[in-house]
Amino acid sequence: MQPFQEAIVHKLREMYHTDMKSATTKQLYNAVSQAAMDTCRDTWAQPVQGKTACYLSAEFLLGRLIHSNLMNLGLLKETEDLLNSAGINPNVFEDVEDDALGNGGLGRLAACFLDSAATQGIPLMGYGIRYRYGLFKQRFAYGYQEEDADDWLAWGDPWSVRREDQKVRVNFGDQSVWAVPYDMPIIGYGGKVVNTLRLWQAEAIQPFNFRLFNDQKYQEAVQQKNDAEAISAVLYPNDDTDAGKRLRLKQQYFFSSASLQSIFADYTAKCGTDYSKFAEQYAIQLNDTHPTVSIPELLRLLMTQGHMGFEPAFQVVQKTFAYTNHTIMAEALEKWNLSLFQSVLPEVYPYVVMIQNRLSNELVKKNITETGKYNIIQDGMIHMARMAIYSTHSTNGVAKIHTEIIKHSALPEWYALYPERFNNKTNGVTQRRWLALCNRELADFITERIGSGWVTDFSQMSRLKPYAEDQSSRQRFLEIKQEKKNQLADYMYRKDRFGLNTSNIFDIQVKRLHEYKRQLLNAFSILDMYFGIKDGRIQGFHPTTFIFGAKAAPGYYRAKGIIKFINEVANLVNYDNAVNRRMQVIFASNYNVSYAEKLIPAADISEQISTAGTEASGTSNMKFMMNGAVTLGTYDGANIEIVQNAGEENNYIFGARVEDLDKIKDTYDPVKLYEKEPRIRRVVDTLIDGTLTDGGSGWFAELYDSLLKGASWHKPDNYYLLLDFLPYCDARLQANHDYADRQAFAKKCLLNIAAAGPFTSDRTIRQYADEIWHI
Ligand code: BZD
Repeated sequence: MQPFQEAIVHKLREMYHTDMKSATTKQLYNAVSQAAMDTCRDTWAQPVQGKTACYLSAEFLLGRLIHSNLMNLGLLKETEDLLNSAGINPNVFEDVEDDALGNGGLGRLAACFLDSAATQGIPLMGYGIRYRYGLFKQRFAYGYQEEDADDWLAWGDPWSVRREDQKVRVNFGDQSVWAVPYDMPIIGYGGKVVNTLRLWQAEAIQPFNFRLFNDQKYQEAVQQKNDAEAISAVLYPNDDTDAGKRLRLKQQYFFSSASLQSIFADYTAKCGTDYSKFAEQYAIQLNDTHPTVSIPELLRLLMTQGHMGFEPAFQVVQKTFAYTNHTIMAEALEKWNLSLFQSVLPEVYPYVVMIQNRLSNELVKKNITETGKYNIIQDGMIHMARMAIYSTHSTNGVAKIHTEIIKHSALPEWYALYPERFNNKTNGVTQRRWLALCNRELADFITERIGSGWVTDFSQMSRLKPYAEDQSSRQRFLEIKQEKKNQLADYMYRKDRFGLNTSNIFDIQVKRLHEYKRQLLNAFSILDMYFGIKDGRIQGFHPTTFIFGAKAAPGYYRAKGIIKFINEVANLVNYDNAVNRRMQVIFASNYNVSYAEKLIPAADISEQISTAGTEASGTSNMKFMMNGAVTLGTYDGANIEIVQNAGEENNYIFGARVEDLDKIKDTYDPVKLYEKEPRIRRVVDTLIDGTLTDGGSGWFAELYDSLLKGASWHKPDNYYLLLDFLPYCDARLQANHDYADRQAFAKKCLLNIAAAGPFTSDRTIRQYADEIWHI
């Protein structure tokens, strides 16, 4: 036995008095994880030399850690051999729940960045919240989304270390709590660098009041404990809409204050009490505006504990912080009600006022009299994005088009004032999780042809390009794609009791459910194909399986209506014997990181169909690309950079562009399109003509109205579904037609894989380190 294998056996005996043969999955999981933790403890304890970057994020969507950590430590094979020799299926850990401390792209991006930084030896520390419950688990009942709590701790938490000694106190207007850090090792590939993700848990200062208990006031005796724990109890399930809740502001200040206090103490221990050089030791990146209250918090620490004056303290703050914007949608930009902010954070508010005053002085100096769109404090609200832009030295968007939109249409007044602050950092994803681990077959294929250097140097992927011309490589690629479809079919049967037809094209749209992402357009187009096949209008259709995966925010009823609609379309199609040998439609339940790891490698077609100008970047588009799917998408977000690099001829781009929409936005009339085009009318009418039923909820009629009548807060068909409908259907049928030439299609796929080099988060994080943090 190898030493690591012996360590696992030893852990089982020590922790559970058991052995390989009798251990439960949970015992095995904890023993293997603990044994792996032991192997990296010494490396982890090494102090960081030089400047450290701190990534503050309300979300870290890590996904299951056991396989990625074992892979990065080079212990995956040994572990699997041990399991095999004990007669245990090496897939046992697939039953371990995937942690879900994030909503979607923003949280997953943070996780990719941690992996990439550790792999490249960049000292990057993550700071966030240790939510007791992550994003809800999704079930379908009669096609409706139902939510259950995500009790991720039920499996134990072997990858965290509680650091009681490092706890700090966080004060609110009405409450004071402990923030207790749980540290997780972030193991770089090769195991030579181990960074830290520090997640804070809220706990009561006085968890139990003995006097109240004696007075038989049992509820009151544990009131403080309950109130404290509420702060880190649950992840807010809203993405891209601002909920503006008191508890949410508490969460934001809770982890911001705890992180800043901790960083401040580290600086003091390292450099003493001269805080003027703080920004030489720490760079702090704000992942969206959620941690922006860190800005007045650092100001407060520098001025009260560091005894600095306002202006020098502000200079330090500005040099230290940088801000990343992830959305331009107005409803997502965070604003806090002034009196709410004052009552929750009375000790912080004065520093916000000082920042506002400095801004006011600067605007006067620059002769700007129209201050309404600049003011941080305006009309009884505190505007967090304004505070973030004004108080930092860098504001970045997450794809080229997104950064251009920020500069020229979302925040042009700020760009005019500080053009040098604005910069682009196109997103990326880690090829370790999203290729090496989730598609080992394709990873081997690549390594056999270009060596294994791509695992840490993704620019080498371009060396695959010649193999797109090689018939036997294309054949092998097709075999691998087939194998991944078969694996997905097994998985989906286990999870959703649905039988995939694995000889079909797999056409997949997975991402959060949002109107702007246009899952409804996808569903309409499926209905159009369904009618077209039945009517004989569509001939020679290659059988296709259409797969969806998406969670809707629990209070976002329109999104929930779209889920119900897609499930009804699925029923219509799947039970119709006249078409169900040519089409299948399935909505995967509880889409999460682990499901993504099965779905993405099996895809032929990657659906990226957001309205031009709405998706900041997208990141699943990159994951699909590196797994050899072609993009069927709009000119939006990182799709643009993807097809520029991989060739438009190897992808399917359709629909209105930002410039087109700018021209028509005041005159666009979806009712005209509806009246003119029978195919549009037919699919839209399924919402109201009884073809499909919403079970009396009224949700389908509401969707119908949203397209043709609008609502008080938006115009009809706000996201131009009807405008892009026919071009989308055409592009889809073109891809379907092209697929028939399997060799030619495989060539497109291989050229996409070979062009994926720039879309690694290794490149992205290197750019943050070089151009923003100067590390
Ligand atoms: O961030 C997403 C964008 O929509 C994507 O286009 C982009 O690729 C990724 C990464 O940059 N935004 C989110 O995922 N946003 C959230 O999840 C979120 C969460 C809470 C509050 C607001 C937004």
